[in-house]
Amino acid sequence: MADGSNRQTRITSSHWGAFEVDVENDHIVATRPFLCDPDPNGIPDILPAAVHHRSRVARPSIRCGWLEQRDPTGRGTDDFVELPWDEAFDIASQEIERIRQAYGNEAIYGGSYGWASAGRFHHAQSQVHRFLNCIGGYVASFGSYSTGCAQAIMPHVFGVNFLTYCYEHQDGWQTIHDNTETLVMFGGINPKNSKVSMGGVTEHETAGWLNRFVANEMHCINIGPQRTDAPDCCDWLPARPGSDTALMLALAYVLQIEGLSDTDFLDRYTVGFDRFLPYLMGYSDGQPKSPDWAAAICGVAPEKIFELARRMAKTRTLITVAWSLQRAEHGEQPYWMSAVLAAMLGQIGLPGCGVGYGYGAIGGVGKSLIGLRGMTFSQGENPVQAVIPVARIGDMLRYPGQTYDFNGKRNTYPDIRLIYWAGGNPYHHHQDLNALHDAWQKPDTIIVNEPWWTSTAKRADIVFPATTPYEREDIGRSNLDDYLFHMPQLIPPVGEARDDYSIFAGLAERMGVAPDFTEGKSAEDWIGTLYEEFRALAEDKGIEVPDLPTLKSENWVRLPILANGPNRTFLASFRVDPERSPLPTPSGKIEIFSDTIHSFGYDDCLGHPAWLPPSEWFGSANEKFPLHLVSPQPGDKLHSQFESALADVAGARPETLVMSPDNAAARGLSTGDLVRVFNARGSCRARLSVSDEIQSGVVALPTGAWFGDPGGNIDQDGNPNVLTRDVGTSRLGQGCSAHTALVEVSKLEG
Ligand SMILES: Nc1nc2c(c(=O)[nH]1)N[C@H]1C(S)=C(S)[C@@H](COP(=O)(O)OP(=O)(O)OC[C@H]3O[C@@H](n4cnc5c(=O)[nH]c(N)nc54)[C@H](O)[C@@H]3O)O[C@H]1N2
Ligand SMILES: Nc1nc2c(c(=O)[nH]1)N[C@H]1C(S)=C(S)[C@@H](COP(=O)(O)OP(=O)(O)OC[C@H]3O[C@@H](n4cnc5c(=O)[nH]c(N)nc54)[C@H](O)[C@@H]3O)O[C@H]1N2
Ligand SMILES: [Mo]
Repeated sequence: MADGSNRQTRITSSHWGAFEVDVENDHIVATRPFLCDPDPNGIPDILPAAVHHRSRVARPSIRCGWLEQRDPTGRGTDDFVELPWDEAFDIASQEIERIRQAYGNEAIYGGSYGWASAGRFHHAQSQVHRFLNCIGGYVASFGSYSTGCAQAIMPHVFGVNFLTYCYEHQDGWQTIHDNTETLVMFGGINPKNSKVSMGGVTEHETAGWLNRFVANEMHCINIGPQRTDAPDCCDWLPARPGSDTALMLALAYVLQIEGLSDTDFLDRYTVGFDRFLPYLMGYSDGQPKSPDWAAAICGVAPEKIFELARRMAKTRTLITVAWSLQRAEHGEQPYWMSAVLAAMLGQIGLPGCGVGYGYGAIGGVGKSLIGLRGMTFSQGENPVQAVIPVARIGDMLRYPGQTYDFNGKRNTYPDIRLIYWAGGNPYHHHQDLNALHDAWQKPDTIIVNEPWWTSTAKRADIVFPATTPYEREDIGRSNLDDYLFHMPQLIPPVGEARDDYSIFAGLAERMGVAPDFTEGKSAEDWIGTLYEEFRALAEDKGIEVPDLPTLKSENWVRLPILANGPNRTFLASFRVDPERSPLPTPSGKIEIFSDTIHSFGYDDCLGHPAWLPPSEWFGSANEKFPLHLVSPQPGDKLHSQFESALADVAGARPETLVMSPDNAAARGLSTGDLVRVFNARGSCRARLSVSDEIQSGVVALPTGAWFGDPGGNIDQDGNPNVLTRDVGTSRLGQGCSAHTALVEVSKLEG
């Protein structure tokens, strides 16, 4: 706390964990790791510079071309004028009302995807959704960029909600440690990604667990394009991106021809193997899915495939699949096929065995906790029925009135006139940003709440300056973490920033819905109400939570919710008695063939998993753009957050592109070179790093740079989404296909 000067130290929480913050003269001056974190990360190091950065939005701002003549075309190039809050509120509320009157609430897009900041009450998406519901609703979005495709396919296979499977039914690290002999990680398990977790992860333990696994003689194999996707202690089996389904099919083929497939398990617990087998063996299409066949696709030698299949059958094996595999065209297939492969091994439902998803993707997966939810600010009811798959926003703007398929339904894209975004940066997260820039000109009006002048804020018509968590009070807690934080207000709002709640309260007042939105409560009142509701829920489960004044004075507590054993409730009981504890699928069993999906008649997602080549990948033999681009999450930050301050660091931008030595030599490139990464959709700059830890033919450029100039100009800081393709994973999932893109790389002179 106080140290004699006016320096104060408090602890706060964030998506990347808890950390100490030093405040002096209303400024954040330093951050330090939280003492209970065994493996803290450096993400908060940039916070003092970022929070007080010149790129903060200081005052409500309106784009000149919109203010003067409602011209949508200057988005991204026009200047802004600053207005007092009252005037900006008047203009925004009148415009929202005009759109509602003229076109109805179906013309308002409020999907507002994005991670915003941690903190239970000031959750930007809950705030914007509640506000829009109070005025009659909005077009919402389904799923996430993280797991949209998996959320569509996996309920057909196991019957449960995919995220519930990831968070509640999979084994915890301890169970894996104690039981698993072979860990086969498609896409790795990367401690870099485990730095973050929605709402926060306090004890970062993924790297520690993997080291313990290997020390315990577990065989851990990372399968994928980058060695760095798992800690050094793990083995690496290089494989081409987008090809995992072929490799999994070949592993299944070996199990089948060598009599290693568990037919008793398949008979008792699955449905449809008999309809999948002709495809696997090639009776139905003339192509056996043999290791020789797969080797040409995935780049893994046939002997290695035989060896791995035998090992998987003879040891207690857990297959894990990174979320990245389904962020690609036909991303449904490796997800479904991994479940089929695990079913053929016959170990599903045994501790430390079977198949799991998203270990390492976020720090919370693998923590075994007694489920304890709560402290969610109610969004109310949305009277508007239209919902789009979240990653289809570009198509929605481009093709109003056009029909499209989605998971068995035929839907129509609404005609959007107004977009309201709070807590996300689509000009970081969406694919094919040059195309989005064109589609973005279509709506009459775009309103954004944002702390910083991000690439999205610059493309809005009305920008309201939002506070960061350090400028307001909140409660920090994640359902996947066992710590609870009071997040004190550390500094006054920067500039004239206001929290999202007060921004929406201001609009609600002008639109006559303040009583619905605020229920007469201040932010502080709401925090008290939500906290007491949470305490009561916890008490029902016998978990003691301190009262709010106590939490405020303690700053944080650890909740006694760590579970000792496995939490695989539903697959374990299904294994014990599949008749009494059926899965919530149509057959009650694991669906290797799905009559439901088959009935949709999709050629890009059949009734059983299959190898469907992506449109852009190694095998498409594209001479102009021969390199497969993967665009993983950035290790040093969360998506595009704090980007403006990070970009100030000398040499930090453009972003680093990783390339193999042979690919670099063929292009006369070496480490440190400034390069142009390009394809027909766009181009960006990058700084080259030549490394033998990436597979030949693949290049990796992390996400996170802000999108620069509109149009075809080269993106300066290296945003990979100028290169990625904006196409759904399939008619079933309609997820984002970020990892399906081909590029070429050349040296940038001067
Ligand atoms: N090529 C490629 N693209 C990808 C991916 C990929 O793998 N490859 N991954 C995708 C995935 S999985 C995701 S989740 C997305 C992530 O994309 P986003 O979640 O959109 O990225 P963020 O940078 O976290 O955006 C959050 C924004 O909220 C703002 N913010 C923070 N706090 C507040 C607040 O209190 N109020 C308001 N109003 N705003 C606030 C931040 O300043 C920031 O601009 O990217 C996707 N895009
Ligand atoms: N530090 C940090 N951590 C984060 C985030 C962040 O912004 N910063 N974002 C968080 C979010 S929102 C999410 S959704 C998760 C995402 O978690 P993931 O989806 O697991 O993470 P990615 O970094 O997109 O991809 C992991 C690796 O998959 C590999 N890969 C790509 N395509 C393929 C493929 O077809 N096959 C195989 N076998 N491997 C492939 C790439 O080499 C890549 O490095 O990460 C979270 N963690
Ligand atoms: Mo994500």
